[in-house]
Amino acid sequence: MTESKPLVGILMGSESDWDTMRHAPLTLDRFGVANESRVASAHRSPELATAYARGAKGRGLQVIIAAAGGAAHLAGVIAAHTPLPVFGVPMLGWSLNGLDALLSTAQMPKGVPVGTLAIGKAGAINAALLAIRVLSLHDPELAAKLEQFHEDEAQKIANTVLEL
Ligand code: RP5
Repeated sequence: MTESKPLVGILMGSESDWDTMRHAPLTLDRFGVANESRVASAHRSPELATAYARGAKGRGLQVIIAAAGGAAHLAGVIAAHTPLPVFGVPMLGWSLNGLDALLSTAQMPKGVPVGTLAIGKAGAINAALLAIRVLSLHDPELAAKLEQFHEDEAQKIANTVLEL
C-alpha cells in the first residue's frame, strides 16, 4: 500500500494468496505507482467483492488485478461490476497445479473481458507490469521508467556469463 491515492487495486480471494500476490505491489512500488491490496472473495464475501468493484472507478482506481485459486471466478465477478480493465492472476492451487484457476480465469464467455496472466508469481509480476503499461499511456514519466526497466532487463541478459 502506498501513501497517495491508489491507481491500481489488487484483490485476492484469500490471505493464502498473499505470499504470491505481494509481488504485484512490490513491482508497482518499484515504479512509484500508488496501489492497495485487499482480500475479497467471490464466494465467501460476495458483497464485499462486488462493492469493491462498484466503487473502484469512483475512488480513482484505473486498473484492478484480481487473483484467485481453484474455481477462480473472482476476476470475472469483479469485471462484471466495473468498467475498469481487470487483469486476472490464477493461483497455484492445492490440486491441478493452477490449471483449474487458469481456465476459470481465462475462459470468460464473450462480453465481459478479463485479461489473464500466467499462473502464480510470474502472473503477479506481469499483471503489475501490464497495469503500468496501461497507466504509462497517459504518463510520460512512467513510460520512461518502463522503457528503462526493459533496457535494464535486456542488459542483464546480455551481461550473463555462463560458467561450468
Ligand atoms: C480461493 O481459494 C483463494 O483465492 C485461494 O487461492 C483458494 C484457497 O483459499 P484458502 O482455502 O487457502 O483460504 O478462493
